[in-house]
Formats: sequence, structure tokens, C-alpha cells
Amino acid sequence: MSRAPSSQRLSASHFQRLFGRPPEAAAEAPGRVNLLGEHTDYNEGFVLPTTIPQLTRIELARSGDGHYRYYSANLDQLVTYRDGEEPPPGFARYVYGCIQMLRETGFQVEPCTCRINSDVPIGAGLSSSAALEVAALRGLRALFRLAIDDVAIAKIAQQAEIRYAGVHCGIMDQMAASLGDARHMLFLDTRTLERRLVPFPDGAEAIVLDSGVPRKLSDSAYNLRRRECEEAAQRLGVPALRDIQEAGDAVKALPPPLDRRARHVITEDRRVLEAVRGVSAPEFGELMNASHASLRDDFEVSVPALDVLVGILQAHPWVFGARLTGAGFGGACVALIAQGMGASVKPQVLAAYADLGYRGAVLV
Ligand code: NG1
Repeated sequence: MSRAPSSQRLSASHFQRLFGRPPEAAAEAPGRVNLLGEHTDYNEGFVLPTTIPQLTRIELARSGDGHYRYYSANLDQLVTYRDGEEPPPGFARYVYGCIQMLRETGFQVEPCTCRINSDVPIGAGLSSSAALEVAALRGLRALFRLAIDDVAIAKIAQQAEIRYAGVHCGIMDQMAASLGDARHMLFLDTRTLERRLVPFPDGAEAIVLDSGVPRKLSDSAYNLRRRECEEAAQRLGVPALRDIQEAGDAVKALPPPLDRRARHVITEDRRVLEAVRGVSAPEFGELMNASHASLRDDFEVSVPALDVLVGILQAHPWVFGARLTGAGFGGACVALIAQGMGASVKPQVLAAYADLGYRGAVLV
């Protein structure tokens, strides 16, 4: 009989102390970082995320007494509610949303208890919410033996995020957490959900650095960008910007800033399609650099600190390319670097960033 790793034994006994019974099921799901394809998922376009080593873990059991009890080890917080009640906004709302969505989809879910523990950084653009949703849905699938596949888990997780966390997001994060892996990039068509795991360019790996700038305005600006893209698509007479392949005369004739917004989405989709043709690490890096310029100039979602950090990364001899990742307005940068060089690149880049008065951090 194999022994559980010590951290698992510890948390299982913590679960027992919390709820007076051992867990009946356990699951986990990773955070993600997007290499290319930013602000394309809600335009039904292409994305290229990979998963990160940090995970959200969940242990679960039936509660047997009509109560739902969710414990967050990170927050040391226990939230309790009964059917007909709603938990307050926060981590419990994500689990609640997943259960509500499972029921709406026709699955039977009984009241349960769960313990959640995560090392996915929160609010850094690494999709801690998708990791929690997918971990919760995997755990509920195991506990109640639900016949539900990984794509359905991603779709239900996305609906939980939209309906119960109030974030009108695309499906990239949940698909990455449910179907991605850390050794590959997940090439995903967000319209058809066709997907393929593609290897990293030879001799390259990804690192992620936090700019230290919180993503304050991102919710309202994100929704504004969505509306601008929808309006551009409508004026161009297509269901979504994904349907335009060239930033030609019709795009140029759009009123500003819709012309620039559309140009970003169209060129970004092309960069993803180019990247999965099997390009070299330097070519992939060039596509990332072009993506950052487009996010900064056409989509206008960068901030000075992100431009500074990306500039330092791009100038480093072991870096093939770098750009902001996630929605923007602060948060993290992703870089493709020579394999095995992270231990020297990360401190050198952060020291140069600190010399300019900023305080960054290593995320991956
Ligand atoms: P981040 O910023 O990593 O949370 C957000 C959206 C994604 C995608 C990117 C931009 C949420 C939960 N996720 O990601 O779906 O649209 O922005 O490419 O809002």
C-alpha cells in the first residue's frame, strides 16, 4: 500500500478535525498563464495558454446534515449555509456557483463539506478562480460520481464565473485549467473548442514575473474593451472579430478607437496561428514582442510598469520574447527564455526593475 505524501496526510487529518469525518474525495487543478492570444477569447478567436505548477486542492465529503461548509486554508475561514441561502462573495461563492450550475445542468448534488488549499497567486492574472472552479467541479464529480467530461467541466466552470462571480469572461481560463498541462501549450479555438496540445519551441521555457502593480481598473476596462470589440464586429457585419482575417480597408475605416481595437484582435489571432506552425524559439519570441506592442498601442491595456518590465525582459540575452499576460492594467508579464536559465534571468531582471524604482516578484 502506498503512503500518501505527508502534506496530504496532514490536510486529511485537518479535514477530520474540522468536520468530524475523513474526506471521501479529493481533486486539484492548476493555474494558467497565457503565452499568446490576449483578449481574443471573447472575440471567439485563438489562445495559447499553458498551466503553471501552482495548484488549488480540494477535499470533500457529504455533510449528511443539510449544511454546506467550506473551509479555506489560505484565509483560515469557514463559510456555512443551507439550501435556499447564498454564501457571501468570496471563495465560497465559486464553489456555490459550481454546485448551482451542476444542478441547472441536471446533476444531483447533495450538501457537502470541503476544505480548499491553494498556492495559485490571487489577483496576478494566473486564473486562481478557474483553478478553484475546476478543482471544485472535479471534486464534486468524484464525490457524486457525475458523468461529466473535462470539456463540460470547463463550460460549467465558465458559467459559474459569469453567473455567480459576475465576471463576463471567455472560456480560455477554464479550458486551460481543465485540459491543459505544464509541458505543453493548449492551442484552443474558443469558438469551436477544437484544441491541440503543442510542445514549447525547442530549448525554451516560460517564466512569469509580477509587475507589483495591482490590476485595479481591470474589471471596468475589460468590460469596455469587450463592448468596443462587439461594436467593431457589428459595424464590420460579422458575428465576432475572429471572422476578419485582414486588418484591411474596412477595419481602417472604423472610427477610432474601434479601428485599433479590431486591429489588435485580428493580428493577435494571426500571431497565435503562426506560433503553432512549429516556429523556433526566437520566432516565437518575436511574436510575443509584437503581441505586447499591439496590447500597448492598439488595445491600450498596458501601464508604464508593465512596459518597463517587458522592456528589461526583452533586452536580456537569454530571453526570446516577453509581453504582459492576462487582461492588463497591471499584473504579470510572461517571457519565453532559454531552457534552464530561469535561476539567473529572474533575479537579474527583477534587480534591474528595482533599480528603476519598481518592486516585482517571481510568480513562475
Ligand atoms: P485574466 O486577466 O488572466 O484574469 C482575463 C479573462 C480571460 C481573457 C483575458 C485576456 C477573466 C476571469 N479572464 O484573464 O478570459 O479574456 O483576460 O486575454 O476575466
